[in-house]
Amino acid sequence: MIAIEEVRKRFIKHFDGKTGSIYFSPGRINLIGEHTDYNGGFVFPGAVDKGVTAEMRVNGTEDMVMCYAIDLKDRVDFHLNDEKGPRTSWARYIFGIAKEMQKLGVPVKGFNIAFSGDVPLGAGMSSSAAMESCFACGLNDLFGDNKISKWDMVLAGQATEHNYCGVNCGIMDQFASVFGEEGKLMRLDCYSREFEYFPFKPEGYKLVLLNSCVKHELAGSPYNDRRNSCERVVKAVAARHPEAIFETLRDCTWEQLEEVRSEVGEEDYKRAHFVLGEKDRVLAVCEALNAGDYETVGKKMYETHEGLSKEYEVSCEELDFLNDIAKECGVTGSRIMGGGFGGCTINLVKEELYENFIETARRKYAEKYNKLPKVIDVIIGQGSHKIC
Ligand code: GAF
Repeated sequence: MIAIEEVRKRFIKHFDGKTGSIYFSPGRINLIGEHTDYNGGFVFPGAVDKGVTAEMRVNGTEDMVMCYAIDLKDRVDFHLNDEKGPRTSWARYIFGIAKEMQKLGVPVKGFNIAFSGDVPLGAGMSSSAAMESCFACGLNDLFGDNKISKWDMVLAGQATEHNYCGVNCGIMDQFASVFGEEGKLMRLDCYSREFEYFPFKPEGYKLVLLNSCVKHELAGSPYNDRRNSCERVVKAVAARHPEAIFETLRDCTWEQLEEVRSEVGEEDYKRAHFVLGEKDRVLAVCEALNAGDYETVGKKMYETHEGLSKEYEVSCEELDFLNDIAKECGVTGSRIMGGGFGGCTINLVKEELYENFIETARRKYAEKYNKLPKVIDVIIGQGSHKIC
């Protein structure tokens, strides 16, 4: 978490010298369950100790929002009632969440905000969800008497992505950021929204991220195409089975997928094939975790990587390379984490193999790509909250 004194100093300097309230929301990791959230499947995320810290204060105007992005040293002001909102991409998160909170009945008026973050950008750790949930938490406190539920804040964050940022994402990232608890992962059923906390302390293992430093960008990326593929398959299955309701791939069986294979084409088929497998893998991992069987957890992580790379096609050369090094070094489990197209691998590694793995990955990656992967040790932290 960034030093709150730094945020306060900037808030005072860039606005009218007064202080406000400070809020924090984290980024996330995801142990397994990728691209399943918008398919009604399961995910297994946890909040991290890195996120977005914002100081916010009501400024007494009807609709003027004054914003300062501390890390970018960039100032943007806009009117809430200006339908189009600001063009600057980071400011659209503030505009979007304010509009979505208004839709929920929160009487958001003018406010000042300065914020900073330490979730690496484009690493697949959900820096954008951290912003959305941090701003939602602040607006709920400043204007909403904290009456908006956690789930509504999650959905407001997701709607911000859909309506203002061009990413048709699922609910995993915002959910993890809002509901996270220290030391616990969460298994969420994205269809029923039921979830369970799983204390996560694998004895003798470490969870570590390796950031390929290939920046992923979901807006305008093939992320939305993947979602469209899945939806086309659901439609095809539904057309063959008018007797039942098919809302997402969650409702489809392996047999039904085979029935529509030639109709939907090989590409859509492969995407859906990955999703059905991933749904089963999350459940298998939960069972294995309960039994303390980390070998199975790791095996499933490798299977996910394979599927994300070959079937869902959201990997890149660098991530595949890091995954191969993990295998060579005897790492228990390794895979792409998050949306893909760059970002991090998540690795479950035995403590005694950790140093050799990190050293080998750094050396080999640098030899091949002339840059170092960034090592991020995972600490499972607390979800959105007010600091002071
Ligand atoms: C991104 C999205 F925002 C999530 O909703 C999820 O689909 C993820 O990619 C892939 O599992 O982080």
